[in-house]
Amino acid sequence: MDVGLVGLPSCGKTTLFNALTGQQAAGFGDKPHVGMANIPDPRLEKIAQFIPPEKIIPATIRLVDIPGVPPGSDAKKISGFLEHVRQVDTVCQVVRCFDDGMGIDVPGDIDKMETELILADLVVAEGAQNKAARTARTGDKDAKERVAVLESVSVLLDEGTPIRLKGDWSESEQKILRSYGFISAKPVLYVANVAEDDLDGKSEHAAAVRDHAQASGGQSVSVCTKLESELSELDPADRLEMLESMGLSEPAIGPLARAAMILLGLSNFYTAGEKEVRSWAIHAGASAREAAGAIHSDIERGFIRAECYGLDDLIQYKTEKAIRDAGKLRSEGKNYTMQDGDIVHFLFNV
Ligand SMILES: Nc1nc2c(ncn2[C@@H]2O[C@H](COP(=O)(O)OP(=O)(O)OP(=O)(O)O)[C@@H](O)[C@H]2O)c(=O)[nH]1
Ligand SMILES: [Mg+2]
Repeated sequence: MDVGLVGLPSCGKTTLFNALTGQQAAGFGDKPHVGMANIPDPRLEKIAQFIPPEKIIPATIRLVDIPGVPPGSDAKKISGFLEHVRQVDTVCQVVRCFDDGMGIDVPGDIDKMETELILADLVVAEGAQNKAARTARTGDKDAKERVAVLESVSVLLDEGTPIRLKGDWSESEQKILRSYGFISAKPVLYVANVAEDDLDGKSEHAAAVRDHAQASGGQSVSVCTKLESELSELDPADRLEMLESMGLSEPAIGPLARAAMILLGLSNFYTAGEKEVRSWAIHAGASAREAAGAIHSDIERGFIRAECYGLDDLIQYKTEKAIRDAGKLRSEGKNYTMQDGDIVHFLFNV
């Protein structure tokens, strides 16, 4: 799962990036930062209590921190900066809800950012349209479909409407949109970067971010990135203590990752053994065979069956052997729809 951080200059993207990845990237400069963040998952610890592994491996998010471009920069330049966002699955828009002397303007900031993304998409759409039109004139059927998609995209963008707000793209149209990396077509997670005295996001500014997210089909979370980056520099015991003293139950990566998973329609399954207990993210509704493919294409190709059980079974019976003896180990075929939280052994043959 790839998440691109965007937002106006100095809204706190790099501060958030550092907090989530544990890196210490410089807040300025014009190069994007790339880093991985572990998705905390209490189920992993629970599984490991019963099946003690050498390693616990959480699922990860890949974060790309894109430097903000001052509004009014020319579209080509913005487009260059945003080239990196074209490759991510989800856009995370950081919105400044703390006051550092410049005042706070949530609707204005969101609108400015959105306009930049729309302009960047427009540049891509216009370039692509000419090219696709030339190919379409040779009778190429795919190019004809691309031209049609690009035409409706241009109409939306000209009106200032993000592509994602037109909800009824067909599967093949969505594929075309992805192939061009249209940023305004991607789902958006809004992060209200709140002040230190508004950790639970009670302010009107945080509420304005939530309302906007809701109205535009996105997700939102409130994070005080400054505090989070301080937290991330502490060792785990001190971190817990500081979290508690602030009245927070977990670091921001928890709610942030959950919101991103909802946006992308992802769920988790687990593999557990002496070597490692590991969490995997797949599309909700994925088949057992597809889940196998998330681990390795060989396991997908040689799929025989999946032996599954749930965390509840493990808590009740304590060992996999006891689960099997109690007849609770399910043997599932390749078309089985994976359930969130399944613990799985794949049997395969290559
Ligand atoms: N008071 C306060 N300051 C913050 C907060 N979050 C970030 N800042 C400060 O805002 C400044 C800019 O933060 P950055 O994280 O570098 O901003 P950015 O979005 O990466 O900016 P660009 O890379 O220039 O686009 C830094 O001095 C941060 O310390 C916050 O929650 N409260
Ligand atoms: Mg930055």
